[in-house]
Amino acid sequence: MDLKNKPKELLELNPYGKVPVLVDGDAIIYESNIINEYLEEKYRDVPLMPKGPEQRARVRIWMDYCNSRLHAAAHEVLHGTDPEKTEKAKEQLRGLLTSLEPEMAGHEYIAGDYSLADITFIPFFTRQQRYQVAIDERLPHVKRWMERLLARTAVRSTL
Ligand SMILES: N[C@@H](CCC(=O)N[C@@H](CS)C(=O)NCC(=O)O)C(=O)O
Repeated sequence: MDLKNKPKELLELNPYGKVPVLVDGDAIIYESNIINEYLEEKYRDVPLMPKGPEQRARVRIWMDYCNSRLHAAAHEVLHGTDPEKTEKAKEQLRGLLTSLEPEMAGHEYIAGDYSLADITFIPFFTRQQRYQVAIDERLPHVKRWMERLLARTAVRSTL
């Protein structure tokens, strides 16, 4: 879809005029985290949320961290027009990734078992080179986590 020249169908489906939008029968769902939760609830044979309320809250905290903080800074790095703000966003991005290091030490996934929390970070990791913030040996646990996620069969099939 050409997002610079949005078809009117997009605005009919999503008043925010953004992708993704999921149309599933009569259901029209937008906002990527809400789409992910909808799919998780609908397809119960693939559980991607823990059972306990506290663990579910942890998953949602990381989903929110990714969407409202990491993606916001990444968006500024890619689309910002003020060099000073762009530099600040790069710093912010480094800080946000560095904060994940202790979270990932000794863990395969960010919130217990593989969950929607991990899945929320995958689009960021697939595009991380564009954001000019290296995820290398200075962020060893985040790097291993990223590699683990990108190596998953379901992820590889989308790349
Ligand atoms: N919070 C939304 C953000 C979606 C979003 O920003 N999508 C971008 C493409 S990745 C878009 O549609 N941009 C067009 C625009 O903002 O006009 C979500 O998570 O679904």
